[in-house]
Amino acid sequence: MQIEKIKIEEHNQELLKAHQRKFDFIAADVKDVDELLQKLIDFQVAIPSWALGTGGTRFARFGGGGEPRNLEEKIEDIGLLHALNKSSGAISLHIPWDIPENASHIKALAAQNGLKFDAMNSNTFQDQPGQEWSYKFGSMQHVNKAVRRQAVEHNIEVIRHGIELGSESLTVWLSDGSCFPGQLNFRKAFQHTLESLQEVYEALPADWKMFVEYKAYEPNFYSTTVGDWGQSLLYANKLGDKAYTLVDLGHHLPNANIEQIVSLLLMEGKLGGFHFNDSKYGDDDLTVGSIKPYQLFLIFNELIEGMDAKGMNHATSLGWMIDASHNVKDPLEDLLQSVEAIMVTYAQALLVDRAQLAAAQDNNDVVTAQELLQQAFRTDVRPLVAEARRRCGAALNPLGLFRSEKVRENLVRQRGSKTVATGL
Ligand SMILES: [Mn+2]
Repeated sequence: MQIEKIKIEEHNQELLKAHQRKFDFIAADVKDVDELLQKLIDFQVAIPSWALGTGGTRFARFGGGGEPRNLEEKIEDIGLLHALNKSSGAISLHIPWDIPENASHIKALAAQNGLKFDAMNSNTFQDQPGQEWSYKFGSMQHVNKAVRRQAVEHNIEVIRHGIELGSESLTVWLSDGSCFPGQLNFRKAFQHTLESLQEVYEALPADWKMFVEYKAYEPNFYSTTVGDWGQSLLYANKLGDKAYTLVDLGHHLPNANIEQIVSLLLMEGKLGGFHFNDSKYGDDDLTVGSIKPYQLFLIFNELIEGMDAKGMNHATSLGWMIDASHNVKDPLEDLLQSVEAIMVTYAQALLVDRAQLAAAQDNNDVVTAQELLQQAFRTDVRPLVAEARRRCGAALNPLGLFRSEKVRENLVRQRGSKTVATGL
């Protein structure tokens, strides 16, 4: 399904007067509002192909109907999101769930929808039908070299698919680890993993990046072989210039100071990509900004501070991706909410007066530092984000238009009520 331009224009026309009033109110207080709006327009968040269907838990999955049945329909769904908000102009694919049968056709379809291919994701955390060796006891860490070889070859195959589609990065997330003390020799597991990653690294094209994603626990519950940012950074440093750490917001132990992690990784030039989601307890994969919006703001504050310190382009220097799963919401509505939360938080962090904050820090003026951060966080920037959308032809209220156009009802009619998208 596509949303016609005229529908977006009509929708915007209806909301324009009220929007203009709110926008003028906040714009009066923003220094160089056009520059800020351009940053918002440029900022694009990649949508993962596995988040377009209902996720579920190990207990149950309650499908919602109209889910994409193949890669073409996944691209159409993200194209629809992008038409509504013009901030989700990229797709992140997962192999083997999304192997393109005809790469040039898939590439053309994505281009028609205004989408680029962001990081490719490999999968050695599941066994696939017909696979020779099992990953039950790990993949790149495995004690058997044949299993490690199979995992390496799979990653190289993912790179090949990515090259055909025009992607420029590979994300490696390993579920490798152990469930019980004594199961694993930590040093051997690390060395095997490093050697396997090195073989994949050798196969990377010159202009590609490799993102090494870490996760504290689950599915392994005693140790994880890429368990935290320190371990990921060790691998990335040993691998070389094209290897970076990827931060997934849900992959830390409780109460970790993620903003500090982000700041130091940027300082080291080793932050490569980002997976947005939110959580209350663990890797909950909830809608971005739904549980801890202030934490997200503090992270964006460090991202901007750290990127500006190095003269990095906010939109293009890092891989920005959502990694979420939807159990009770319409996946597309959830993704619209997530992208909106990211844009709102980015806009708030852009409002922080950096010169005043640096002065407060240098003077040990703790109170002023807090005031400056909270002043930005408590500003309702939604009219700025909406104005950025309006200026590039997107909808003032993407979620409202999604509902009034009855998008889900149309997708159910087209695709059926029992479709199941491949993915988590
Ligand atoms: Mn992730």
